[in-house]
Amino acid sequence: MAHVSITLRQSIAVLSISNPPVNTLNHAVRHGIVRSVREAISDARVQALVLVGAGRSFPAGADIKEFRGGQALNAPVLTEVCDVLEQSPKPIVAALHGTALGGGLELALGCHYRVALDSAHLGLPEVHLGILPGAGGTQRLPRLIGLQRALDLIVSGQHISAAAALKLGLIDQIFQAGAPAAAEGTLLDRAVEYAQGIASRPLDGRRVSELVPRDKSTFDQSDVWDKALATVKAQHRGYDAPIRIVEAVRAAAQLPFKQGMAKEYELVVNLMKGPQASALQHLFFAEREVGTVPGLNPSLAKPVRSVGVLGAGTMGAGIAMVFLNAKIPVVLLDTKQEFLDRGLAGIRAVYASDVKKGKLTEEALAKRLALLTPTLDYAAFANVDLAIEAVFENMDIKKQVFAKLDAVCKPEAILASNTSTLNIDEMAAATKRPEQFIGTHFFSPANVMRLLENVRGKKSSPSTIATVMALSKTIKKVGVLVGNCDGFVGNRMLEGYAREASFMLEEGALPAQVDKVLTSFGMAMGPFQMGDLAGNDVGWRIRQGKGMTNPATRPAKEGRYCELGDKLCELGRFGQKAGAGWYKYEQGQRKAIPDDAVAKLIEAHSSSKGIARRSISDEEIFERCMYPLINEGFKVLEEGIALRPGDIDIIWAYGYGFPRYRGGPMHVAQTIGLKKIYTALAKYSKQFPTSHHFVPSKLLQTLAETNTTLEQHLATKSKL
Ligand code: 3H9
Repeated sequence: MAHVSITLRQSIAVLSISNPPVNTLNHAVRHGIVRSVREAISDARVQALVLVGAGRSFPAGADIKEFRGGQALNAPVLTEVCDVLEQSPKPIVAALHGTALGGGLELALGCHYRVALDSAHLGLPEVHLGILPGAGGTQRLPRLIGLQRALDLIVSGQHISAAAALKLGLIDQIFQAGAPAAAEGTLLDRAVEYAQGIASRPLDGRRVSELVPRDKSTFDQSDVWDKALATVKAQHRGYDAPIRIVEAVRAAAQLPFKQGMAKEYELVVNLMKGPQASALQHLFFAEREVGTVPGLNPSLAKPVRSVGVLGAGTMGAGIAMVFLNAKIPVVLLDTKQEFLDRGLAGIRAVYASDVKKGKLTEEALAKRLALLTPTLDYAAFANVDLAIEAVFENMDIKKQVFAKLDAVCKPEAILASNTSTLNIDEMAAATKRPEQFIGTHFFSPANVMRLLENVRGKKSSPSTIATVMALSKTIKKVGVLVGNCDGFVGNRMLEGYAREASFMLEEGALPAQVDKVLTSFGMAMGPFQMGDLAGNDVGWRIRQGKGMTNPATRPAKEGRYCELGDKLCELGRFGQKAGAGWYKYEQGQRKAIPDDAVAKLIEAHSSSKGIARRSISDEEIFERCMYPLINEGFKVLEEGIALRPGDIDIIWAYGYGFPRYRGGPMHVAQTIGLKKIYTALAKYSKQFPTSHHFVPSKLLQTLAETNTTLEQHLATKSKL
């Protein structure tokens, strides 16, 4: 139960906030703080107050569930609580440990002094939830640390260490934490001592709302704010919260505190009611749910103390780095010394650049590299706990590789494939341990991208699944458990999206038009820019492998097929790496430049197929790309390939550059309306009967016809 307790330590009242796990400031807590502060103020024995969080942390923010969906908060709201603290005639010291974030930090800014354990982290991360600090953060922080620093912190939502906060003047003193178990006690003892030291000092200059930002004069020129807004707009294309943050901080520079607070309130309320806040808050909770698998006992996870990675190409080298970064020893195997050397050179280059940027010390680099054992010999895998294959996307090669791994690895080791499309069960069947077989689909570059699709095979055991899900956290990935099917979740959904993009080229669009529609929606890249970045030859080889590039061997079930991607590759236009793809590139540059040669190729292609080119509207482009993607998401759900709609959204947000402020494709589906999407799919399905990805999913159809939202559907399902 959330509550605030008050205890007296000599002349100091200690107010302890308890609302596990992270002491969020829900209504009961806010009420408790106000009541306890008033009680302490009226107690003649009390000279000063210390405000502290019980357990692991100072409050990590307001309770998101209370304002999710734009609902109004019950009084006292956090702004009032901060005012009560600040107006106290007796000094109040905020004692911070753990994560003092969002409303938690705003609470501390309402106090007269702030002290912290050296292990504490501070920040105003509201921007990641689509809102801004709405309890005085945008007005008090600039007054305390300056407008520029405050702007940087609030726009980025970055967490900073106690040491960095001390440097900024955000806190007054740091205490050494000592052993973690004793940290809370240490903090309290030292904070009480500190409070005794300042108890009799006057409060002049300690109420943050009365201060003037130290760099105010720099910001008095009118064009400074225009520039700040322009920078933020360019950096956060389409995303509202950072822009409103600049407006709120500008109010701190230009208006008295009270009016600045009114501006902050107006801005935060608008954001809270908006679709972007709803999308980002959906992702916040989806991210916390994604690691849990209903019915799976997490304690079945086995420790992974060493890993073998097979294949030292881009993917294999990236995967090796993921484990090295997590301090897990890696054996890296390839078939030829030159391949191994190339992989090692790639690893060294990434780490050298980290050292240059100051992200890694020479000493830490040496330690990481000492954990890496390159080898040409399968026998070196004898003792690894997990062996991950990252070889060429070819089933026969993969089966051979797994047969060898099965023979050399110890019986309890788990075998995993990094395939992005191939059948996990077929590979598992090439081993004698299908229960200890699983897919671990990393995204490129593996050492950067956070997504990890963990693909359960028919026979993957609960212990294998639990091990890989736990390991995902250890290696700082967002692990999503998915089922086995062609392309799993992400690539399967991508298929219809990418195909439609190509079909529209043959019908009349050009790559730049299609890409523009999707990047305007917020995608990091359009499908053709993405193809050029990833390498158009990757998909081409997969299509060749499936016999699709040849009309004689193309499976009839494929339906409509666009040969443009194949024609592009036949010309060697593999993308950025070749200096030419769907676009052209100047040497060493990544900027995609529309190419007349590609336009001519496309036009000639249309005419060779007898397709009369027409003008295609942006709306049609959006619908024909995005709706098949969403439709496939519903199919993936109805087949049980994804556990929850939120899991699909996480996959797209972390693996495919889907704009976080849209919340992922399943969230977008709700926003657009299931009926509208279903009706459009049914229309396109009639218009393009050989494009199978338009055939509406049964689940989508049912929900659309019964006017049921995904949330309502899930609620009824969980009751069954
Ligand atoms: C705000 O303050 C607005 C203000 O400006 C005022 C406006 C008027 N609310 O992440 P974990 C839950 S906005 C509700 O797994 P960790 C979380 O869902 C807020 N619930 O632990 C999970 O529940 P469950 C600004 C929250 O150790 C459990 O706590 N603050 C909240 O990996 C444990 O969380 C933020 O944005 C919340 N605010 O990480 C900070 N926070 O067990 C958001 C956590 O049922 N929080 N929960 O799944 C975080 O960044 C991380 O939770 C934190 C701990 C770093 C604190």
